Amino acid sequence: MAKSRFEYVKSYELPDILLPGTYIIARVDGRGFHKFSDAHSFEKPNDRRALNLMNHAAGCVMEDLKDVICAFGESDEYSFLIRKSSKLYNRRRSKINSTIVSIFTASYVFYWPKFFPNTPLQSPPSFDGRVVLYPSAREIRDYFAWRQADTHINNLYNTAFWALIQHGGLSTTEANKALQGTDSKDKNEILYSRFNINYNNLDSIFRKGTILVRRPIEPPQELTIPNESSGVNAKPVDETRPQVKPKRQEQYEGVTGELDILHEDIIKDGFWNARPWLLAT
Ligand code: DGT
Ligand code: MG
Ligand code: MG
Ligand code: MG
Ligand code: MG
Repeated sequence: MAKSRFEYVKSYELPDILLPGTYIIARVDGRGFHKFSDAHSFEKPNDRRALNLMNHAAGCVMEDLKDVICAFGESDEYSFLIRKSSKLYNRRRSKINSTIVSIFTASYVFYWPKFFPNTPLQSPPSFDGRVVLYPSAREIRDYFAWRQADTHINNLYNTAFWALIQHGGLSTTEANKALQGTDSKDKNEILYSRFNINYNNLDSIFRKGTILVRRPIEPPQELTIPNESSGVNAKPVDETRPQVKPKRQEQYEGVTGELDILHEDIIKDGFWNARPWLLAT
């Protein structure tokens, strides 16, 4: 077909290819969720329905985009790690960024009534998105450690803040003032001595955020791998895989069970050592 004389405008679309062989992090964050959470009466300091909906929307992203190998969520944000060898959309930055934000936002809206059956949406929620490249596994681990440390700092503050208001009868101004200059030891102490709350016993979803991890792709059936006990007794791979039904499948219909949903420490070595496939490719 002959090109129209308008076709030249296409040449203004410049390539925005991401550097090959580098880890890609895409983070979405709710726009104006301070207001949005108030308008929908989110429980303070943490609304479990809201967190579950965020987790579900993130699961939808991972369901659609198989190169997203794991994700971490807290509050109104989610971070997605894309494998460094990924060829997703030829690594076009804006295509990747906009697709993730769009799947996430659409899923958040679509599944809202399932998580908030008695709370109609008052306004269309929206999310911003950004894509950042990281050169090595070190920065990826530090990235997730940064987000989880943030979860802890915010949650400890918010837990103490709302305890002072809800159980201590303080105004928001007074609670703010009471926490000024306190370190985490002080906040733990306030919670324990004044409200008999042991911070470490709070649900880990609030303290640690949520990690979604893709299980390793199953190798061909005929392959065997050595057992830990002995190489002679090597079992077929499928028998060595955990037989437990993944929690995700139990909790949320519609998203297949190849994702694990965790609320554990992502800062120390343990998490990463147990899942070498997350950073390998
Ligand atoms: P932004 O991101 O610059 O458009 O502005 P915001 O307002 O989204 O601020 P951000 O992202 O720094 O902070 C997230 C807000 O969302 C924060 O004000 C508290 C609110 N939020 C998130 N999760 C919950 C929750 O579970 N319960 C309540 N009550 N509020 C929450
Ligand atoms: Mg923000
Ligand atoms: Mg936000
Ligand atoms: Mg945020
Ligand atoms: Mg098109």
